Amino acid sequence: MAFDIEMIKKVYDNLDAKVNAARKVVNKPLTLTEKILYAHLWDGEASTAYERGKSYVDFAPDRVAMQDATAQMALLQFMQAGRPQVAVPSTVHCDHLIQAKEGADKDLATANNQNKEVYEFLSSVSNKYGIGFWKPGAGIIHQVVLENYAFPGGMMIGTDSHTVNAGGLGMVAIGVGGADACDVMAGLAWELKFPKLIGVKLTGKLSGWTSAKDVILKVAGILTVKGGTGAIVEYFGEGANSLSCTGKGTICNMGAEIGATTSIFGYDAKMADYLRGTGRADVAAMADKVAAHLTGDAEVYANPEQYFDQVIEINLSELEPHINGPFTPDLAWPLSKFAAAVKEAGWPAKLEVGLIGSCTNSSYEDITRAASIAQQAVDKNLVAKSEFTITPGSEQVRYTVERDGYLKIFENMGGVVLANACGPCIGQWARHGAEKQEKNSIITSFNRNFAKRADGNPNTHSFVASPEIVTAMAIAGDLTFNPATDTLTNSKGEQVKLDEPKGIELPIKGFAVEDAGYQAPAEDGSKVQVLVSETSDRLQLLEPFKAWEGTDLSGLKLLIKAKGKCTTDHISMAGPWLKFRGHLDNISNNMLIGAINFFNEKADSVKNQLTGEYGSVPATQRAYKAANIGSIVVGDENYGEGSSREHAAMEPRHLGVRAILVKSFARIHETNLKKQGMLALTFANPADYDKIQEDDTIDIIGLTSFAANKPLSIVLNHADGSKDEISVNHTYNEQQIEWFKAGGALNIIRASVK
Ligand code: MIC
Ligand code: SF4
Repeated sequence: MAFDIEMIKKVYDNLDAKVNAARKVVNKPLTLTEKILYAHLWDGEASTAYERGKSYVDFAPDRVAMQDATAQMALLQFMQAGRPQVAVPSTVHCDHLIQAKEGADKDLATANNQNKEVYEFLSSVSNKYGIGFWKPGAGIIHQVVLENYAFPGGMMIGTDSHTVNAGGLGMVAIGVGGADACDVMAGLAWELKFPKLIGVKLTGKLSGWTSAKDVILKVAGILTVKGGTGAIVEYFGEGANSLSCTGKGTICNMGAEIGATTSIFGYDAKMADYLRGTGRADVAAMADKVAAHLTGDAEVYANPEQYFDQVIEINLSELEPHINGPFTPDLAWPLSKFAAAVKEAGWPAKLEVGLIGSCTNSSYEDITRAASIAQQAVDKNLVAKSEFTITPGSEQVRYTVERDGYLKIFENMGGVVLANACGPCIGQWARHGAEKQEKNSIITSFNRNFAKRADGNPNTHSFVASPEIVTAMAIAGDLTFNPATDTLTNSKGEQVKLDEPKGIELPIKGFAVEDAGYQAPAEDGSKVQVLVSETSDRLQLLEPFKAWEGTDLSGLKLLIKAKGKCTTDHISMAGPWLKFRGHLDNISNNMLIGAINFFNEKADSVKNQLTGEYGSVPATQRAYKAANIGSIVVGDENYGEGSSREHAAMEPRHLGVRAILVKSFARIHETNLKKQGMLALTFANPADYDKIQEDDTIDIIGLTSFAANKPLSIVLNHADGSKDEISVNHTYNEQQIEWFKAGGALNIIRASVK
């Protein structure tokens, strides 16, 4: 950790000069986001003001964090960059590959056994290249980062969309694909379009059943899953200062669900408390000295409309608890309206399972608040009607809440404590009976509730709420129960009401842990060997993708015209496929199997234009590849929303898809496509989506003069001999066009090494 302190010190030592330089060029009061961004310019001090939403800017992040399911691909790429050590402090966290089945101990043992090869690979690559390694069981990446590495005013990228969690500790923390992480670890700049700024002013104070989670559930309802695209959300106001640091983390974490680049809060007393409570009093003391630069200017917060592109105001005193869902995280229902919504829509009112925890809601405060509800089940003779699981975010939190007696309370209510890992949140849930695909409801304190995500069952209606609401609902076993107003019948036949939750922000006796699960890298890793067996079905060394052939692309087949929501879970499903995250060819067998074919409304059934027969998407694409024919994928709005997994871009690349043409993209996915040498295109006129026919053969014109800000055109050759020519936009800048030409960004790094 000494390494870190030096790095943080350097950031703070330079902050004054950098913020002042930014002040000169921007020439008006600065938001916090601008201060941090301008303080992390690759070229040093600011010499020009950037245009929000327009200018591409090179940044120098301070840290990189990777989780096991994405680290494999990131590090397979990094290994080809030819560097002896990572250029910035980096860590790997083993959290996504642990399946939840019987409870923490057994599940962890099974995971260690089943994923041995992958864990050994990650541990040895980390050891070799100077990367800190957090073993399976140590906890979920974002919680571990918050507890150990995040610091106010810093900038971090991470290969997971919920990297944004660290905004709760005042950091600009952004989710990226593995190729971006690879660049930064290789000592290169990291490029981002200078974001737009959304200000969220929080007034009042939370009380009763309402918690920090409800702030983001409400914001998701206002902005929807794409409303934050291209923007950083900055929270401020007296309400912001009253939220615990981990509560701020929850808000920033789930900000990934509105497509925001990241979210952030300014440094305050709650953050200082959290830093001290997690053994970093030295960081707090350093931050205190530069505190003025770790929050937005007073003028900005006094007149936010003048400085932000959009302003939202939420009064915490009036905010109701919210429940969002099903199937999308932005369908927001205030608790008082939820029961009616359930009845009207005909969603299953019987609640099967309540799940609390995950990277976003497993703080000491969350656990103690939920436990205060669980304890009442026992005290008031209530028997929980639903199954109930608890996923602690880190071993430090788990150990501490166990020591303080909280896990016992959940167990007394019938709860099962799962491993400190993603588990059910990422479909790593061996849920009993899910294969029957029965219509049912679950409620979680996680982030995402896309179809099939938790248990693979498309008929599971998944709702998102705070841990305390989830706990109350699990006791009632009924989604139409409103804990704030309704009573329940206990085992003695009495009507009882649940009291409001009560929590403790930070453990009174302090955090404790026996083995946090950290492995420091070797001082000199040059002798460490990294082995990848040629016969492995879990890991595969990468072959460079082919460079562009130098011509327009013609004769491409339409692989699929996807209809409606097409998230990264639809493009490259997680759950059972997670085991292939280090093996590009094997994981490519899940390509787009969740996407709905516009022409027959079915998943994983597309027409093979060579045979006229319908087959699975990956098999059809493999047939085109074998015949040396390129293809194109067409999609709807916000294509690629959700995860940072670059597999969603690498699989089509590997199988020979040449372009993805959609109405709009989610940010991380668009960049991932560019990095891998794909064409990411958008309809200039979204209605042209309707012109795409099932038997189209497609040409992409204009590539020989491919240039920034210059649309390309696409010719649709229809089966009846008619044609349509449409204009398509792109957001490639000069450098990204070079990635396309080279066949992927990594080919450029490779060439620079040799
Ligand atoms: C998720 O929440 O979807 C994940 C799993 O954490 C992903 C990363 C992945 O696909 O490995 C994310 O959000 O980026
Ligand atoms: Fe893991 Fe879920 Fe958090 Fe993603 S959102 S990091 S899967 S706990």
